[in-house]
Amino acid sequence: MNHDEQHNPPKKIGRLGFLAKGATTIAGAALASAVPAAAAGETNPFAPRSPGMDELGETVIAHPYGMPIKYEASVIRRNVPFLTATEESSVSFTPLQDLDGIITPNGLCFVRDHGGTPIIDPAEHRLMIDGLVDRPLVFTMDELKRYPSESHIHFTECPANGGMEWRGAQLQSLQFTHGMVHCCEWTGVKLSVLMKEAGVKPQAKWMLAEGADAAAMTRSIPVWKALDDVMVVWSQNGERLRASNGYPVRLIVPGWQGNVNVKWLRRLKFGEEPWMTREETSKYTDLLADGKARQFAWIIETKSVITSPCPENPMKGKGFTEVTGLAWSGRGKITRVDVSTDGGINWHPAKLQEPVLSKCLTRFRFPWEWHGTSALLQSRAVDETGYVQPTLTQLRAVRGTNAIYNDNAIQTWHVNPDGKVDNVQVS
Ligand SMILES: Nc1nc2c(c(=O)[nH]1)N[C@H]1C(S)=C(S)[C@@H](COP(=O)(O)O)O[C@H]1N2
Ligand SMILES: [Mo]
Repeated sequence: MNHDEQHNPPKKIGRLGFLAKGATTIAGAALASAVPAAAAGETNPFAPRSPGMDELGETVIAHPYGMPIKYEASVIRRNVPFLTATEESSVSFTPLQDLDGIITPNGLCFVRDHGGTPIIDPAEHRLMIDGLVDRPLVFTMDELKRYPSESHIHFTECPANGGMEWRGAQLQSLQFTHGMVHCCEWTGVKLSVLMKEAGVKPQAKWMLAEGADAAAMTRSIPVWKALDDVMVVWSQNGERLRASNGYPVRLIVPGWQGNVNVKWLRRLKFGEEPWMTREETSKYTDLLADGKARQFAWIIETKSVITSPCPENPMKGKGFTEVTGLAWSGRGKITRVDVSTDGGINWHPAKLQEPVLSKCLTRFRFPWEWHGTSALLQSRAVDETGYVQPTLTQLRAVRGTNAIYNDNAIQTWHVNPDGKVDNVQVS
């Protein structure tokens, strides 16, 4: 293409020109700037010849494991240093503001470690099943992988997600208010298969799961849940688990609090009573207003949040705006999400993106015409049991404000006339 061609608009605009005009009407100012560019090139009326067309590209051989392009360098996990005492016992948050769909890429999955990430040689690792069983067993990883495997997509949420918000809006960030959740396709063996192999005795009502990390994380799980849908997994989104998410093997307890999904799983012990470990007594319990503690509240209740707009994704201009977000329930499928733009006075049904799976993140979308005025955006999810996501006021009425865990309240984003989006609370 010569210099003149770049500056002389093609005579016929044709179909693409028509589309550009149509798009301009729908999307307003944002797309209007695309029209002059339509005049610039011949092969693609929207863009001048791309620099990448003039020389050979990079070889893939130089990057045997693919990494995101440099322009996406800000799409990373982040932590809040003041939240935890040390970096080994810490939490990093999923950048929900930058993700589409429902699957969390492995490198962006939030990580909650109580004693750092152990680096475990799979050849050395063993999983033991003992206690009230007919046949105590010890599995190598190779032995485990010989069992029939299954893959299921589930979310995992730390019950401390949103825990900083109980006493008021704290953090101007979706990543920090909601980023302790990820959703992966997990592959492994159903725990019920291994329990049958070991012959769990009828009097066994509880199972202790123990991790092979410096925290030796231990949690008691009722046998009915263990038999239901719990998995012993070695793969995450098609590849082996990341070290920080439990390599070489972890427990996935669908719909239940992240904490019971024990990573680096080394032992499953069966018994008659729960073990009352640190993580189910002093931690991961809810201190109520009357001083009593609510214990073994395992299920993640129905929750949702708008991921765009949000503090990290301010408004891009007046006119059409796609409001989108995620909803999830530890009890099953999401059946409905409503969106409000006036702080919960009026509600409008959002569209749910397929697939809508049980105990899995569900993507919702709501088309919105923004007039450049102040708005209070909220989403409210309902699951297949009929449970409706509560307001923070409703939650505080039953739990008080001592709580840290299990904040599944409706989130409010305040859209300012200048397009900035703030984390606020409405009563
Ligand atoms: N062994 C072990 N398992 C563990 C933890 C841990 O520190 N050690 N943290 C738990 C907590 S509190 C959560 S929320 C989930 C987080 O899983 P992820 O780090 O894969 O996101 O792992 C759980 N399993
Ligand atoms: Mo957690």
